[in-house]
Amino acid sequence: MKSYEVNFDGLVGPTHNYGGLSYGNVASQSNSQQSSNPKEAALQGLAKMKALMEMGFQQGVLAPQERPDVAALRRLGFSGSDAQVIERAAKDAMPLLVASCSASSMWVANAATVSPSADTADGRVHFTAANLNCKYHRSIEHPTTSRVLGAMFADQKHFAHHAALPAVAQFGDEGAANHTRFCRDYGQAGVEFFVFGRSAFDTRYPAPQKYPARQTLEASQAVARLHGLSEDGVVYAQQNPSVIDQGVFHNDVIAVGNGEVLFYHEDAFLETDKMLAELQAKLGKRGGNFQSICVPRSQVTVEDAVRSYLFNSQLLSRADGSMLLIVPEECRGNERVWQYLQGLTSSGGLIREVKVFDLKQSMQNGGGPACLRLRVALNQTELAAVNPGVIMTAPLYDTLTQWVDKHYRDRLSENDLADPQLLLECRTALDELTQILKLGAVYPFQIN
Ligand code: SUG
Repeated sequence: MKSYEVNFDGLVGPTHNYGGLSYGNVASQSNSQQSSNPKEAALQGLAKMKALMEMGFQQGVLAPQERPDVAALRRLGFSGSDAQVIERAAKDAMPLLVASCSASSMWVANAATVSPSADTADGRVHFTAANLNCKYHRSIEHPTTSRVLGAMFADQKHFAHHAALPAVAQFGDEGAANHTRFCRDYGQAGVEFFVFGRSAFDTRYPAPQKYPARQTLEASQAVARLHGLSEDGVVYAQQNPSVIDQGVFHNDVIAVGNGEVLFYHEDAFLETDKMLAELQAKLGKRGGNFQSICVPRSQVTVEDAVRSYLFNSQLLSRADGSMLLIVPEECRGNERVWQYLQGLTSSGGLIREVKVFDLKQSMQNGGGPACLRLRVALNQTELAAVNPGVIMTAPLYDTLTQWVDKHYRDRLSENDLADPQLLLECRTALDELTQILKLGAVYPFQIN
């Protein structure tokens, strides 16, 4: 049976703004307080989805969340009508209002970890929503993420959903941003590669000194257990703490993998040779031929990688077996990175083509092409069981661009977040969206 990697891209929500909320994420910090353009952000994301669909890739869409999150503000003690909750938070605790307005759910690589049915003990596709508990504004995403994923992948015969791990730093889990799957074919058993930043319980593992390591080994192990992965099909590796301290807050900022290939920076991991040997041996037992492409620091520094998001690219398999790399415009703007990419595609290796996308609105918060998508490997039967409302088509693209044009503002600054009208605009837009995507009631304002 034919199998596919389906990319579900996060639709940017109407409150996209630069809140400076992510310590350790250089772009988020350096663009704090700039005014944003939510309309442009959403259209840039939709243009990428459309382009991939037109290239023949399977493409889906994942809905944004209800923001401002009034319920989250109520849990923090703000009371009164919804408008009063927002007004009081704006007056007494602006940073909490900003956090409750973040459109960060757009970076759906952090929504969940997904294991395809070929890897799991019960032969179903497993999802564990990420608790994202390193940052308050992201820790409030998972309940809605679970409802949205449940509405997209509803058929329990094929899909199993796990609640987010316990919400403590020891089980810090950032989802697919620290998870890659290698395989010979999407439908065959593969090797799932979990990359962690620190261990919560074992002091032998080093930790970064400056910025937080968001993902723990224990969280990755728990996800592998929940999904029923076999030991033969799992490899754990530690991210180099020194790159975390240089702004590599997720592994997908310094490495990307697909099929049998890992594309990574020389400084990305600890004990790289051991890790590569384990990947080779385990994939070999599953009939695959593991290959790696190491980008040397002499050609591209870690700083170049963080600024350009070279590795936050989408590595896609084409019908002829070659690969295509989807990179952000910032790669073209960095001379060393661009030169490296020219050399890479002309060398006759596996990666033959680079396509550049303008995702500046998301990039300015530290979210590149790979952050914006959640990969779900599905066979034909499973794909047919997905809610068809979320599969991208030319008519859906047109409907969504019209929906964005109708509901989104083209400028948002911190003061605008305090406008109670924004809440009404967002709820009206999202109510319509759940009908467009046929999701049913998934948002707190629709349920409570
Ligand atoms: O968690 N930025 C996100 C970016 C996530 C990128 N995802 C992956 N690498 N997969 C984060 O740091 C910034 C929001 C703000 O500052 O307004 C933010 O949340």
